[in-house]
Parts: sequence; C-alpha cells; structure tokens
Amino acid sequence: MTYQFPDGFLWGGATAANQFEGAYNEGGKGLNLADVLPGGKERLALLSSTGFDFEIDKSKYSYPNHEGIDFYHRYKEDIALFAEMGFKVFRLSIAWSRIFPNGDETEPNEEGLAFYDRVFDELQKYGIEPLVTIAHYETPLHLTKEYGGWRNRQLVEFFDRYVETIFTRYKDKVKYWLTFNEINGATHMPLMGLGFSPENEKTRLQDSFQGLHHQFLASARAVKKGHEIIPDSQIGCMLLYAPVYSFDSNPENVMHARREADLFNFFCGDVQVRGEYPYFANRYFKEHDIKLDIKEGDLAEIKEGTVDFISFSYYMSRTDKKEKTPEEIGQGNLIGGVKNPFLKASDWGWEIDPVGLRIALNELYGRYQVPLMIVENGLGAYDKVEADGSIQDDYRIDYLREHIKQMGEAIEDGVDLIGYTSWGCIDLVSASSGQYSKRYGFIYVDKHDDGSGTLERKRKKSFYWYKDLIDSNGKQL
Ligand code: BGP
Repeated sequence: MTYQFPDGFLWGGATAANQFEGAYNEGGKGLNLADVLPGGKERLALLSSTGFDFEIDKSKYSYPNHEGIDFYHRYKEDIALFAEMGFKVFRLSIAWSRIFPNGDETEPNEEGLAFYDRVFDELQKYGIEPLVTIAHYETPLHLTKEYGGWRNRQLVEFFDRYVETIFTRYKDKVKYWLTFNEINGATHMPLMGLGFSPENEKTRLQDSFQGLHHQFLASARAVKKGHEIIPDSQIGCMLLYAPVYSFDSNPENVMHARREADLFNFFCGDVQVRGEYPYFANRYFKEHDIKLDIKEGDLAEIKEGTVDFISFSYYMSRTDKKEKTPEEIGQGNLIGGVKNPFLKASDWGWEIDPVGLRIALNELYGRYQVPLMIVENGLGAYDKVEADGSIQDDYRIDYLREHIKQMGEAIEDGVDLIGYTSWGCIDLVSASSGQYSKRYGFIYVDKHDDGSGTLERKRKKSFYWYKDLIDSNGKQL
C-alpha cells in the first residue's frame, strides 16, 4: 500500500545545539547545563539523582557535548548533505547561552547572533525551512547556579528578553518555532528541562510544577510576542509523547493507566493548547501537597498565548500497571512502566512500537484538533563501518519505514499531520547517555565514546533510502 502525504509535507531531520554544535566556549558563548553533563553511563544516573553540583571535573569525566560533532565549524558541509537528501525542513535549537552567555545580561552577544544568521542563510540557499527550538535542555549555567533554574520566576523575564531578541533578529528567516523541548519531561528529569537538581524527593514535585508554571507563562508570552513580531509565524509546543497502555483489562489498572496518561501526555498540552490547567490538576496537586504560586494575571496570559500547533517526540509507548512486583519494576522503558510482552526493545531498552505512533497521533488530534508535527523519532543503534566504508543500517530503515507507514495510516484516519523530522539526522551526542555510539543518523560521523575520531561524515544506506522517500513524498517506502 502506498500512502498519500499532503503536498508540501515537511520532511526533514532534527538536532539540538548542545548535542551537535560543539565549540562550547567559542564565539563568546557562556556555559549551559549540557556543558556540565558528563558522557557515558554515569549521565543517566545523574539526571535522575538529587543534589547535582553543576561543576566540570575533567579528572573524573569526559564531556562529549563540548565538541559535539563540530557543526559550529562544519555547518556548510552538513547542510549540503541535508539538501542532498531533499530536506524541506531542518530542526535545530538556538543555544540561549550563545545569545546571552549568562542569561541575565541586558545586551546580547553579537557573535552568537551572527552564527545563527549564517546557519539560516545557508539553509535558505537550499530552500530548507528552519524549525527552531528556543529552549532544548540548554539553560545558561549561571541561571541554574545563581537563580536555581526555572523554580525562580525571574527566569521568565530573562527568557522574554532572549525570545524578543531572536524573534526580532530572525524575523525574516524563521517562521516555525517551538518553545520548550519535551516540556512534560520536566517532572521526570527536572535537571534537563528546568535546570535544577532537586534537593530531595519531597521537593521534586513541588519545585517541578512551580518551574513548569513559569515555563507555561514564558511560552505563552513567547507565542504572543512571536505573533506580533513575525505575523506569519507558526509557534508550537513540544511534548514527549508516549501512549500509555494498561497492562490488562483489570479496571483498576485501566484507570491507573488513564491517569498516568493524563498527567504525562496531556497535562502540558492542555495548558499550552487549550490555555487552561486540566480538570484533574487540583486533585493531583492536593494529593501530592503541591501549592503553586500563581500570580494575578498569569492564567489570563496563559490563555492568550496558546500555540498554533503541537509538535512531539515519539520513541516508545509505556505499559502501565497499578501494583508492580519488584521484578516488574525496571523492566520497562526509560520512562517507566512494565515490560510489554508484544514489543521488542532497542539496545537501550526503548520498546519499539510503530502502531503506538498512530495511537499517539489519534489521541493528540482527537483531543486538540490542531495541526501536528512529529519532530523526533528514530532508532538509536550501534552502527558498523564495513571494510568498503559503507554502513548497512537496514535496521534503521526498517524502524523508520514502519513508523512512517503508521503516519500514513493516521493521515488516512483524518489526522492533520504537517511534518516529520527524524531525530539525530546526523549522528550526535545522546542526551540521556552522553554517548556517540548511540547513533540515529542518516549521516555517520567518525567520532567515538573514547573521544577518538576524525569527525568525517559518511552517507549511510538509510541516507539514500530517506532521499528516495522524500523525493516521492512518502510513496517510496
Ligand atoms: C529526546 C530529546 C533529544 C534526544 C532524543 C533521543 O528526549 O529531546 O534531545 O536526544 O530524546 O534520546 P537519546 O539521545 O537519549 O537517545
């Protein structure tokens, strides 16, 4: 069966500044949160732990984000490769600390602004539309250390200034914007999204929801400001979406799974798309002793700044069970739950579920009826360079093909899907594990976990497959 993707469908790839730019201390850039995250297995434990100290200790750890894959210096070569694949859109983030090195300055860093001008001009040369994430796990470190991250309301003002600066500067170059990457991941890993490390488990929820409230406000203001400065802009939210399945038909489990889905998948969407805290929020806040400091006018501002579209990442579903035995805990995905007996997992334990993507699309469209864009999806895998220099990543092609088929099904269902940017279209540093060896790209980068490698770029088999897919607007799967 061939699928009918709409004309002008936005095919492309996605990245984030901290995971691929490198040049972490060049061009006047200040340190940001990702610059203090070590590479390797320690990272995941740190991300979910308490009391992180935000210091760089090179005697103990390596810091792969410092060099990334050096897009900062190689952007022309990389964009030419994206163009060769026929990208219509390229998702990247702006590193806030390139524009405001400490985050709280009043004047921006011209060198940082000029860098993104060069990148956008290069994209424009090939007719590739930039899709810019304003905040992708890159809170300036100074705001974390001195202000306590997004728990502190002052960050809303600093963010306003950053946003106004980039909207004004790039108003003729960038039409598609996303405010906060995977905003709903915040309570799960506050360090990444909210730029603070919880003191203990008790304060985690309270501080995370307060931080989220500040981000909701900042996002709403950004949408309003963006529409004023760039009248034809399209500004979206960005969710980490994982459909939640009940482990079985026991109504207790079904209800539990439903509430988990509400909290994880819909809480932030309800605020950012509908402009209101969801109906189930009060009970949840009461039961978890969460008291939000909401100032007069905040809710009205949130209501006025609803997004134009929803973007989301999709890697896996989650299977949920109310009461879990110790053996069942920890057998599921990174995002929790129990093992799903119907699914296989990647080498990192992420359960592969293409139909889950169709479910996600239907759930989101059914609830909100706004255009959707998948801005992350892909398979993190170990790749091998063959003796002849080729990379035969058929497993990646299979993964993507099955997911794209389900997108076709969802469009057939009636879902308004406008684009797809596969994650890590060029190999880059993994966010959760800090590894180079967890590769997602169509383009291989010769760089390894021990820091060795030439950074040379090579086209994988999937490169040619994706090129044909884009050429045929999704018909040649
Ligand atoms: C998302 C993040 C990305 C990205 C991706 C893959 O959660 O928005 O930054 O890295 O997941 O995850 P990982 O890099 O951990 O494999």
